[in-house]
Amino acid sequence: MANQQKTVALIGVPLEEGSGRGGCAMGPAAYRIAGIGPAMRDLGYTVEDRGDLRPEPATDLADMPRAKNLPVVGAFTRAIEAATYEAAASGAVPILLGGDHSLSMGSVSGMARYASEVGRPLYVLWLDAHSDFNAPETSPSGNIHGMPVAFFCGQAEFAAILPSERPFVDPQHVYQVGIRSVDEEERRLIAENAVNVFDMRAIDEEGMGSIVKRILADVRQADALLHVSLDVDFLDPDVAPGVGTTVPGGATFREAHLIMELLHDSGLVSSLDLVELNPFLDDRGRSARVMVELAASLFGRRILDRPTRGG
Ligand code: 4U7
Ligand code: MN
Ligand code: MN
Ligand code: MN
Repeated sequence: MANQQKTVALIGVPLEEGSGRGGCAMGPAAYRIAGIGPAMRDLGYTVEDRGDLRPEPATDLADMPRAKNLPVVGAFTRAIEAATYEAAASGAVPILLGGDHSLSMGSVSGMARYASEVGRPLYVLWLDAHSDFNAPETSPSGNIHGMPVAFFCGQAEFAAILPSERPFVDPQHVYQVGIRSVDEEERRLIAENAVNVFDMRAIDEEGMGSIVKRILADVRQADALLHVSLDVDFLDPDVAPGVGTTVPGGATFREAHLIMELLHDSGLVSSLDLVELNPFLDDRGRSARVMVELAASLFGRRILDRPTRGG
C-alpha cells in the first residue's frame, strides 16, 4: 500500500442512524480536528479530503422495523459504495472517517467491486469486539451497525439497497480479531459461514503478532486486496472510551499498534474504515487521537506518540 500508492482519499461519513444513538455523526469532524490529514501528509502522502457525504434519505427504501433507519442507512450505503469505488479506481487508498459501522456495507461493497474489476479477491480484516453478522431477523436490536459483515457477504439482503448481482465477499476471506461479544443466532451464522474468528482468548493464548502474521500470509498467498475495518470498541474502553458499545477486556494500545505496524510492513492494505467513534462520549478527544495515531502507524509512522490520559 504505502510503498506503491501515494494518495489517500479521506471520505467523511457523518452517519449515526445505524447505531441507535446520537454522536457518531460528529466522528469525521473529530478526526479532522485530531489531525488525520496532517498526519498522512507528514508521512509523505498526497491527501485528498473529499469532504463529507450527505445523501438524502432514499425514497425507494421503505422503513423496516427490524432494520432501523433503513432509508438513511441505505442512501449512505449507495453513496459510500460509489465514493469508495471511485477513490480506489483513481489509484488512492480510501480512508472512511465514520460514522457508525453500517458504513462498511458501502465501503466494503465498493472495494469488492473494485477488486473484481482488477481480478483480485478482496479479504477483510475486521477489528471489533463484535462480529456484526446479524440480519434483520436475528438482530436483538434492529440496529444496522450490527449487520454489515452479513450484508457484504451476501447473507443479509434486506431490501434493494445495492444491485443483487454485485460481487460479495467470501465469508472465508473475512478475518475477525478482538471478538468478545457475539449474539446467540450470530454465533451459528459465523460458524455456518466459516468466518475466521480470533477471539480474545485466541489473542491471549497465541499472541497478537503470530495471529496477524498468519492472516497476512493468507492474504499474500491469495494475492488479494485487504480492506481493514477498525471499530473503536476493538480497543479496551480504558484506551478508547469514546464509543457507544463498550465491552470490557479489549485490545491494548500496544496490541493494536503492533497490528498496524505489521499491516504497514505487509504493503497489502488497500483501504481502511475508522468507525464507531462517538465524540459525545469521548474523554477530551482521547479516542479520536488514539484512532489517528493507529491510522498513522498503519500508514508508516514509526515513532510512537503515546496518548496521555485526559491530555
Ligand atoms: B458494532 C449487537 F445485540 N450485536 O446487533 C447488535 F449486542 O458496529 C451489537 O460492532 C452490535 O459496534 C454492535 O445490536 C455493532 C448487540
Ligand atoms: Mn462493529
Ligand atoms: Mn463493535
Ligand atoms: Mn479462499
